[in-house]
Amino acid sequence: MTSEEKRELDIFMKGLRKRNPHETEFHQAVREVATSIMPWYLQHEEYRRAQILERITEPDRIITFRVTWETDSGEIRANRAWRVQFNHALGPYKGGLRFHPSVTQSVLKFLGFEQIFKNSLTGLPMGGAKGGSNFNPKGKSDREVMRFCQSMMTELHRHIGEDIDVPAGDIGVGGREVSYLFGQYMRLENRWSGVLTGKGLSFGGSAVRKEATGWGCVYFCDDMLKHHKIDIAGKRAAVSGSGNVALYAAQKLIDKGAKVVTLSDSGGMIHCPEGLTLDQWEELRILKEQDRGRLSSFESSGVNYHSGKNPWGVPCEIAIPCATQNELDEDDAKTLIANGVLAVAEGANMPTTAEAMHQLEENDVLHAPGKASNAGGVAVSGLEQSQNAMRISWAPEEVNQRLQKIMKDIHQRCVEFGEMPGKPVSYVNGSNIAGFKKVAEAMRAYGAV
Ligand code: NDP
Ligand code: 2IT
Repeated sequence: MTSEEKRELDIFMKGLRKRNPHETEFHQAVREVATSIMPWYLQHEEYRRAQILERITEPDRIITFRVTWETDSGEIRANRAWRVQFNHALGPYKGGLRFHPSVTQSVLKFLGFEQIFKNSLTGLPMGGAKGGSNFNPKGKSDREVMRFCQSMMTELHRHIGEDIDVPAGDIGVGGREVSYLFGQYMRLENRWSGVLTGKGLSFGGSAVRKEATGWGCVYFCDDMLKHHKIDIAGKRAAVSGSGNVALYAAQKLIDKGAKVVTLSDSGGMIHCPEGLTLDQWEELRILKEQDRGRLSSFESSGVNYHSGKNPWGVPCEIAIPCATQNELDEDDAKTLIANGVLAVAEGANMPTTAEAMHQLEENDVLHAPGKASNAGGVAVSGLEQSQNAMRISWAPEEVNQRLQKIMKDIHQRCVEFGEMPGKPVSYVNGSNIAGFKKVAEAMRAYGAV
């Protein structure tokens, strides 16, 4: 970065921090994008004059509301919920809902901001949004989750619609929650519409949506490795998380001949030095998806549980963080590098801290940022919207083929904008620049709105 670019970045970030005090996750996500695009931005006076960077970092609107619900024992609870409608230059707002006690406005703003560029990269007509609540679904009964979802939709339904804003799942929101939310939407609006994605297959959901983020992440990782002449087969892959994204990333890794040596949850990790078998994977899937169990209760030959540990100390060639933001820090990156890691492909959103990213870059580790490598989930959501609009449903093979093609195209765009002479491709720069340019062009074309 030249000194002028650095100065402009510092001035911009100072203003952003002042306008959005204490929102550290949001600052982090913006700084990463602004760092990548600053050279291009400074060369394009027309975009600067249109104040695209200032405008794109200010959400169109944030809806904040209270969600009151009743526990099974009749106690009243109140949570806070948000929908951050960030930018709809490219299509209706689109992005998941997260239920987790760590949810704050800052977290949802970082997620909504990243979603703009991720959705742009998919090539599908989708704007960027995110929402959620600090509601903790852990330990709640199905009926409590249902009452929470119904109460949340009682407010949310006013702000969404198939051509306005189409929410989906994220941490703590899967098929069960989407179904409760969708049922309540129809009750309130008295009509069926593809207003949420991730629906059940019998009521408008798309084949392969559940698998899409994890599978897409491995498709991207494979493309990235192939581009750098590395074979994924036989490589050890450390995966973090054991939710929707982690499970299906692990399944596809096994399918491609890689050895899945770890999975984790917030309590600890399982280590399987020889790699999980497909049978063990299926047992895990049932434990997590059907029984909502913890990894600590998983017992199988060749698998050890380590309480309180994350996967990054386990030697591997590929790291696939699929849990949450900032789960891989500078020390973790140093350990991975010392153990010979070749590639990090993010299934989660912003799992790598800024310092860890710096370490990966300095040490020429291939690094696929979430907005590129986890875009398969929202891409198949986009395909679900198309199928709903056409009143048809595609076979799993068709959706899977489209998913693979979209991931390949995203990889190609990252290479186009992130190639660096004598160095591995910068997927961080490539995805930020390619994602940003398309939205910026649309915003400039619309004039000052
Ligand atoms: P799930 O709720 O299905 O699973 C989340 C997993 O991450 C669980 O294993 C959970 O462990 C772990 N986890 C969550 N928060 C923390 C935390 N603070 N510390 C440690 N572990 C944590 O969510 P998803 O799999 O859907 O989402 C995982 C990541 O992927 C998120 O970053 C999400 O934004 C991203 N993503 C999801 C997409 C999707 O389609 N679902 C699409 C693109 C990105 P525990 O059960 O112990 O909490
Ligand atoms: O982060 C993400 O891309 C998601 N949680 C999926 C969003 C979606 O609309 O499917």
